[in-house]
Amino acid sequence: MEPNRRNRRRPTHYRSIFISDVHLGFSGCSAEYLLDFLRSTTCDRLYLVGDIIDLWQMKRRLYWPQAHNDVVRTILGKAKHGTRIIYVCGNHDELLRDFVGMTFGNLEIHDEFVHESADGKKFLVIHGDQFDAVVMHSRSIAMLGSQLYDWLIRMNTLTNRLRRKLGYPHWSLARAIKHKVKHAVNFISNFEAALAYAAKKHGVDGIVSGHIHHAEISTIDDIIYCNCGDWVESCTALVEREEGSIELIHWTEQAASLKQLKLAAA
Ligand SMILES: [Mn+2]
Repeated sequence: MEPNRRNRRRPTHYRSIFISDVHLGFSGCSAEYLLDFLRSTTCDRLYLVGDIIDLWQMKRRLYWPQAHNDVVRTILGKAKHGTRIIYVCGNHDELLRDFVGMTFGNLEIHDEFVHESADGKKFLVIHGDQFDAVVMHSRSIAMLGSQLYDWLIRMNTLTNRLRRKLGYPHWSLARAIKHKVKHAVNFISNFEAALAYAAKKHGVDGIVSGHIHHAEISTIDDIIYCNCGDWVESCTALVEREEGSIELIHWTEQAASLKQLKLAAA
């Protein structure tokens, strides 16, 4: 990445950035895109909304390439330079839930957190697995789902490597399937409704979550529902501008240095 630095534009500053489902330690993680995003942006507070490190995957197979290390170093570097890092635990990194309430310099660990936007709105920030009945009641079914998903992502990674070589833009197989398969669509809408209901009970204006790898900003029953998406296949982030508006960024579509990105050596 170093030789590209000269060509880089000045980083864009946001009041807050929210990312989730990075899955470091898993071969499907798009760490190069994330690095490019983290180096192209600065923020006062960076929310890591769960499943940042995939400890489930690492238990099965140890995979930790340089790019994954660089992501951790870049995030810690931001903390060192004054960015407040709020790590909200997910299910793939639930071991970190033992550290909830702890603070390490500018990095703090929470199970959930209430974000207040510049225009005074309150958002409950939570990974979302807490609402996933399958994950809560049957670990084995959740693991099976995770393995099928891994297979899908591996197929998608190969497809995209080929597409990039041929000069086609990034395309998400999993995203296409999620939109077309009825059960997936039902699951997503049930998840969104459950989270909006939780936000309402919490007395907040909105909710920011992750978990289902499906980025979104919408209004459900007067609640602003935001989902960060993921950095496995869709490469999305939520950003809050200085005046408080929240936007969804698709980094594969925005990355100026797309062609210069090195392909991950799997
Ligand atoms: Mn999750």
